[in-house]
This record gives sequence, structure tokens and C-alpha cells, in this order.
Amino acid sequence: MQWMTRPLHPGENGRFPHCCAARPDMTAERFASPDHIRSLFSQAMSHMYRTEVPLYGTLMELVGAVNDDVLAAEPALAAQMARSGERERLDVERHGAIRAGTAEELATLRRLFAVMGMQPVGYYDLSVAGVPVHSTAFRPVDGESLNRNPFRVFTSLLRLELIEDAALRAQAADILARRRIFTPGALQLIEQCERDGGLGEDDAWRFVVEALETFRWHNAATVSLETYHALHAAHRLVADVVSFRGPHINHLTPRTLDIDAAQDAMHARGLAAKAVIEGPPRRACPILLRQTSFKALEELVHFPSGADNAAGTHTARFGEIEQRGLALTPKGRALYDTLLAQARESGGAGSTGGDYPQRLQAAFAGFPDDHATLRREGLGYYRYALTDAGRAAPAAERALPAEVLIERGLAHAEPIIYEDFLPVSAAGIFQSNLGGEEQRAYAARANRDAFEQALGAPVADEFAIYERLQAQSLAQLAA
Ligand code: OOG
Ligand code: NI
Repeated sequence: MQWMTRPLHPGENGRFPHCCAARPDMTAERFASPDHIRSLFSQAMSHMYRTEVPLYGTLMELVGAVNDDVLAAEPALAAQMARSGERERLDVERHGAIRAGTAEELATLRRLFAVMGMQPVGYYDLSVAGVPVHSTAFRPVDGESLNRNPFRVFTSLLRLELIEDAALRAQAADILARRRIFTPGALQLIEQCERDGGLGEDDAWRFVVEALETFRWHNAATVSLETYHALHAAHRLVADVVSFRGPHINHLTPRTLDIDAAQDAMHARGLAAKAVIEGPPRRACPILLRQTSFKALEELVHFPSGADNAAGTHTARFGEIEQRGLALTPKGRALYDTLLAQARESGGAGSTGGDYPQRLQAAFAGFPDDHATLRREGLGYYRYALTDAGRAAPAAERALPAEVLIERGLAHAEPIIYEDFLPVSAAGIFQSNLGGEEQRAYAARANRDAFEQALGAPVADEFAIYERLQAQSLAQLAA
């Protein structure tokens, strides 16, 4: 911690040397951009996970091949993605997930992600689906950063209060209170970044190396096999969070442009993908998010137990792919939620019955499936931009309302991509990887206040972010 050993007296310009304003060499340009740090980190994470879970490498290849095919077969889509800047990001696009054990861990994760320009967006209550966690997604929020690298991390906090057994609850809290999931180097660089307003290039690289340690898999548990079994009996997820040194990344999900084709390719390669794709059905205009995963790996774990080290297994990590579509307005989202509930409830079969895909397709017949209608009915968010003809038009004509510009072919509206997650889908992903039998729901309600208290900050409203992106594009159109 070099900066702390510097003498604490004002420098020549009367300011303290550890203050960034006192270091004219440390101008804003001397800092690595948070977007750049996030790209480095996402790349390092992908590399680490491929080494840990080779099947992830297979998934990446398969998704890359499917995406190439789709772009070759659909030149209009390829052109639209090139115009919106989305084509570039596709190859590096992925999300991960972790589960934190304590409020302090969550709050520090928030500060760690902030170094990379990732903000907490949205609140997800999973307790209703029998998973004792609540969550947010750390992700970039402005358009340019999203196009640079939209890396997101679905981050859950264990709700120990949902463990019924008081003695076990206390034991778990005690174990969690003693662990340190961040390296001293990572903590020091987070503080440095907060104080100085950024990290220089060398420190940014050091930060990535140090931060990566928090997400690494450890094949040695910190608890005895007996304790592991007790935690596991409370809930498999409790065992996953409490028994290890840190919140290992449990999956990394690449984005595919055709999830049905990718799922077929997974089956063809012998990857046991879930039968049902979570989210909306296949459509001409993809909306929100469709996801499918394959089962967690059973991994060998060493448990410390006095003289003899016991060996056991743990399943936590899995593979997942996703297809992203149009971000919906509150009105569109309400319609989505209603139709999804309708599909799940029809016949009382949930999403398990063999005819679920048909029920889903039938229910979503009630959701318009062309962009003109989706936009006119205010169901989705769009980014407006001038066409070549629009740019060539006289200024007076360009100042006409957006609708008129579109009618005259002077502007076009492109779908804004959904960057967040879906609670029902997330619950399905959790469940399928927990073995499926644990279908109980906790009586507890969502507790967003407690989550934000633990996080040490409010979570951003996803709709406000999409609304702003749309409004910005309209403002630019007028300018
Ligand atoms: C997170 C599951 C949720 C998604 O894509 O909806 C998720 C977890 O298992 O920790 O990643
Ligand atoms: Ni996921």
C-alpha cells in the first residue's frame, strides 16, 4: 500500500499528495476506462472458466457456429446488428452468476463491480420459488458501455433467516463471518480506485488478476463432510454458499442468435440440455430472454475432517445459453407476465408437462409479433436513428416527428436489447440445477429493503434505463 507510506503533508501546490487532484500526471486519460477493465475481466473470467469446466469451451464453439450460420442466413439481421453496434459485442457477450453469503460480501462486490463500470440493476426475489436467496444483476447501463462489453453478473445473497434450524443458522453465520473472499490486493485497489477516481493501466491489470481470485473454484471445502451434509439438508444452495472459501462463478452464458438451433446442437453433441427453454416461445420478433441450461457437474471435493481427509462430491456448476430480444416497457412486461402465467397454469401442469411448448405458443398468440405493432402499442423500447436518406434530407424535414420520419423512410427504429434477467426463468434455472425435487416455496416475502441495506445502495430501475436509451436516441434524431 505504497500511497499510505507517503508523507501526509501538503505538496508544492498545497494539496495532499494522495489526492488525485494533486497529481497532474494522473489526468482522466491516465486512467484505464471502466469499460476496458470490464472487458479484460470478462475475458479473464472466460479463460478461467474454460479451464475449470471444459464443456464451457464446447458451448462457446457451438454458439459461435450457430451465430455465424444465422448471420449468413439473415443479412437483414446482420445489417441491423452492425448498425446498432451489436455485432461487435456478440462474440464477447456473456453473463455469469455468483452467490454471496453476507451483507458485507455483497456490499464489497458492489464496489468491486463499480471499478468495472457495473451497477446493480433490478431486484429478484427467488424465495417464492423455494430458493433462499434474493438477487440483483451487476451490469453496464449506458449504450456505449453496453456495446463495448455488456458483461453481467447475476448476484445472489443467501437469506440465512430462511433456514429453520436455529443452531444450524447460527453455525452457518459463524462460518461465513470468518471467511475472507477478497484478496488484500483486490481490496486495496478498490479503495485506490474510489479515492483517485480510477486505476491506471498497470493497476487495472493487477486488479483483474486479484479480483479473479474471488470467483475461482476451490476443490477443498472449509467445513467437515458432516457439516456439509447438515447444510445440504437445509438446502443444497446453503451448502454451496457456506462450505467454500468463496463465491465460485457457477456458470458463464454465451448469447446465441438462435437458441433452438443451439439447443439441437447441444443435444447432438451429447450435452444434456434441459428439455424446456425458459422464457417466451420462439417468435419472429424475439422479446426479452430465452434460456436453457445443462445440469450441474458432479465434482470431487475434499472435506477437512481431523486426521483423515474425507472425499465427497458437490454439484454447483453448470452450462447455460441464452437468446436476447426486445426490451419490453412496463405495459409489454405486464402482458408477458400474464401470458406466461396463463401458459404455466393451463391444465395445472406448470412448465413440466410434455405439451408445455404448445401451451406457451398458444398463450403468446396474444402478443403482437411485428415491430411496427409492438412499437405503436408501446410494448417495447426502440432506438431511433436517421437512415442515409434522412441524413441527406434538409434540416427542416429532419425536424419532423419521429413517426413521420419513419413513414417517409428518413428514420428507422431498432429494437433495444433486453439486458436483464427474468425471475421465473432464473427460478427454473436454479431448480433444474438443484435436482428438481426441491419444489417447496418459502413463506417469506420479497424483501427489497433488506437487500438494498445489505448492498449499501439502491438497485437501479431497469425500465428507467431503457426509457433513457430510447429518449436519448429521439433527442439525437431531433438534434
Ligand atoms: C443464478 C441463476 C439465474 C439466470 O440466467 O437466470 C441465472 C444462479 O444459479 O446462481 O443465472
Ligand atoms: Ni444464468
